[in-house]
Amino acid sequence: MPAALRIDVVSIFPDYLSPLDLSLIGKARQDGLLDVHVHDLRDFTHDRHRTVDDTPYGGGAGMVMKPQPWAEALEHVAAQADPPTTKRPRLVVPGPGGAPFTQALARELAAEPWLAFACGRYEGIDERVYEFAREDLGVDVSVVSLGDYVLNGGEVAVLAIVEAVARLVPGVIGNAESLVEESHEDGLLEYPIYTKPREWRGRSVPEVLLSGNHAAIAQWRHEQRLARTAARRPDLLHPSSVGQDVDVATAVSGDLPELLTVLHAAGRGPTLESLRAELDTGTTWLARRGGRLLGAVRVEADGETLHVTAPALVPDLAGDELARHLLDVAAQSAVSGIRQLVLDDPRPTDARTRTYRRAGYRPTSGYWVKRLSRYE
Ligand code: JD8
Repeated sequence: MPAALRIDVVSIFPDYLSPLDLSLIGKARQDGLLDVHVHDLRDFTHDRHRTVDDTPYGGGAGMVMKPQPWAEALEHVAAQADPPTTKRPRLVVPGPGGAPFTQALARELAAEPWLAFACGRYEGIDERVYEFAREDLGVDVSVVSLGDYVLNGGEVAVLAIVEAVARLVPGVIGNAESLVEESHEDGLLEYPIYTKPREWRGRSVPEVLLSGNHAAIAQWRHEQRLARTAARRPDLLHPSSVGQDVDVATAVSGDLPELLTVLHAAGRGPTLESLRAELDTGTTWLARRGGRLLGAVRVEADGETLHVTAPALVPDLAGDELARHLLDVAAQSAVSGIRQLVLDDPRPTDARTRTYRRAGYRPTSGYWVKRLSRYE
């Protein structure tokens, strides 16, 4: 059995984390899939009042959490490495100013062997604690936010993050099948679901779902996901970082001369003839802004595998967000029956490596492979 994912949580309200004793997480702990430890920050104070907060330097409302109790608590957690090694947990600190917590980050954290969570309260934690953790303890620190609203502390966020991460740990969710086409797993919202009775208060179940025609059901469900996502979360179809003004469409022969230029600028060497031939055997997605071609990705199905080319971007484009967006479009184009996406880029830049990882790809025997969760 794989080693349990170790999770340490530090809070001044340890009972707030007691929901982690319940339900699937509770069972996963009993089954040894998760090894969860909750620590009371006040156990790392030494004064009669077990003080963890004080007034803010520079004035202002509220109180700030003192650095010393946090340093001792994090040192205690880091010392739990079994056997004692230089291994360190990845530290996650919820905060309203943190990077958005996403399913992609949940996948990333679920691949870690050891996570630690610091639950802040009051106005937050003295900034030097983050520096101490990174520089003195050598811990990777991620400040993440659950969403654009204000909570009173980090505990609720930790409960949500631990649940989102733990359910991705193999074996925690009984049938991985249910992880299938969940919202946010592949960038689309889920399709409508129905159960008995067939007729209910004058409302019936869509006929296609009663047809037994699995291809038609899969197509209907995919269309429902696209329609819901376009209606409720257009930002998922047009990630904001790429900008609403980027249009993605499939390439036609008229696009090929411009595509050839972009591919050559990206160090690729196809010919116009080869590109024309490829139009018949696969789909090339082009991203344009104001008509200008900014990037492209090509997909070609081969049985249960969708071969994905490394996104090619115009050299003057800052950042790699568009590459991430094109990879999401490629993943969304995977019709049912595709089990994995395989991308061939043996020597990616560090930025591109991060993009592949964030898009759910993992280096596998010289290729980058993304298993579609419905087949994990
Ligand atoms: C950690 C202290 C309260 C926040 C003064 C209210 C996350 N999405 C989110 N919203 N709020 C939090 C969050 C709030 C926290 C702490 C996370 C620690 N507070 C503070 C600043 C304003 N009070 C969060 N994740």
